[in-house]
Amino acid sequence: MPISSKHVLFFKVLVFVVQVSYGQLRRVKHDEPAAPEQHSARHSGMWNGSRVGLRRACDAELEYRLTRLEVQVAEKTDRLVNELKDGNHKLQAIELQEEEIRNAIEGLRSEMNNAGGQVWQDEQRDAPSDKLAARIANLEISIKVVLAALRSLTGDVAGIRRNISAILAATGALHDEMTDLPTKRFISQALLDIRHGTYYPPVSHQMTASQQESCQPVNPTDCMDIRNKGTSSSGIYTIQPGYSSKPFMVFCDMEMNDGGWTVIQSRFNGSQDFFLGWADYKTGFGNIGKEFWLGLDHIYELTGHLVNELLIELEDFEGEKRYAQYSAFSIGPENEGFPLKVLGQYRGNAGDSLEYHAGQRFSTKDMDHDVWPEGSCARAHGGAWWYKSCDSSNLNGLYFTGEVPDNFIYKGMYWGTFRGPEYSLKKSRVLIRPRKDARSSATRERGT
Ligand SMILES: *[C@@H]1O[C@H](CO)[C@@H](O)[C@H](O)[C@H]1NC(C)=O
Ligand SMILES: *[C@@H]1O[C@H](CO)[C@@H](O)[C@H](O)[C@H]1NC(C)=O
Ligand SMILES: *[C@@H]1O[C@H](CO)[C@@H](O)[C@H](O)[C@H]1NC(C)=O
Ligand SMILES: [Ca+2]
Repeated sequence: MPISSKHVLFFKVLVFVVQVSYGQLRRVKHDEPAAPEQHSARHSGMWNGSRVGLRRACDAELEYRLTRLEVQVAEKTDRLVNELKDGNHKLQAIELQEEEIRNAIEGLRSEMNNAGGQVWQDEQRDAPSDKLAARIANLEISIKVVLAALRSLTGDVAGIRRNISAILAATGALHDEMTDLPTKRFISQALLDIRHGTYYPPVSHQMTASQQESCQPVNPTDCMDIRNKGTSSSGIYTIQPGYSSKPFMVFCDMEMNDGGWTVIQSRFNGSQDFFLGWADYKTGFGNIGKEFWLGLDHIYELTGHLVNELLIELEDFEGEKRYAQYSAFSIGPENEGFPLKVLGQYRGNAGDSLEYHAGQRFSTKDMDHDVWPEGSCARAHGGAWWYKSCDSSNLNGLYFTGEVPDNFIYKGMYWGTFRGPEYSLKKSRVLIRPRKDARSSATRERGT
């Protein structure tokens, strides 16, 4: 237990003072000129103070010692009280010290009772020394005052401690409530949305099934949701997946393959730099209407709890279009490295150049999650992908126009089974939409 060394020192001093004072009192008694009766008295354990002159000398000495003791106790009491009032000492130390003080005082009191008793005996036998007795009583009172002060101080300390925990509990609750308050930015965005007629109140995750029914409509959860509500034109929409804390904008493709696709990556002319770091790939970058990456956080919000289909559209500089479609696609959260968790059955005409990456974590030039121990695939291949060691596709790679120079093989925006790693494609789009069977099971899951 940590104890304030200052206080321990003080107690040692106090105990020492007490011991020395009484030791000296005793020595005064015992160092009388060595008369035979004195010795016998010492052996019998009693002090024969019948010789008045000797006793007077002794009284003077006792008085002097008492004065010193009184001064010391007063000084130390003031200091103790001040230090305790500072309140910058460990509570446990104070409590322990109160115990120590009490013991020291008990010892002092019993010694005093002995001395006092002898003085009283003396006084009954001889000239009474009321003054001395009164001072011993006073000393006892001042010690009682120290004790009382200590008790009230430790009482205060306990009260302060209770108040501190009450305050902590209160601020904790306040903090919890604050996280539920909408931010200023969210409110201004909502006001803008209302003005533009696109506002949908956010979904609360804590809502019960019945609340959910009565609070419809809310933000659409994805492009498929928008399509199912009757919108059939491609464009930019605001969505909020069930597990997203706030709405965001996406590009919806409503024509391709029955529509309802949310575009998570789009490249067609190289105007947007894609050789970026983790923070950009996490939150997304680019222009939703042009070239962009939606962001791994949003992709996780869309696919982490609801299995999606994945569609990859590719085009080379000769205008040849190919696609690769996967029956299931889902990525994990950031603390797992946004892994390509689920990749379903392939079909299409571009060939399967993603299967190799299934299960891998996402890597960027500044975040190496690949399984190539000696190097960074993202840096070596100029992209950001679910690299293994390293890739059979690299759709976030560098933008070239077709055939790449020898030293840029694997570094372009390539798809291994379409034009190969030495050819950088013209266009790439990556799209997702919930599987037809996924939503009902997800709704059931959320309702429970
Ligand atoms: C104290 O001393 C006197 C002689 O000075 C002696 O007569 C007496 O018995 C002593 N008393 C005790 C209690 O020893
Ligand atoms: C603790 O707070 C109460 C009011 O909440 C106050 O009355 C009391 O004096 C406080 N105790 C201490 C030791 O500060
Ligand atoms: C790429 O396309 C966008 C949108 O059509 C256009 O604004 C931009 O100038 C183009 N950039 C290049 C480098 O061709
Ligand atoms: Ca590596």
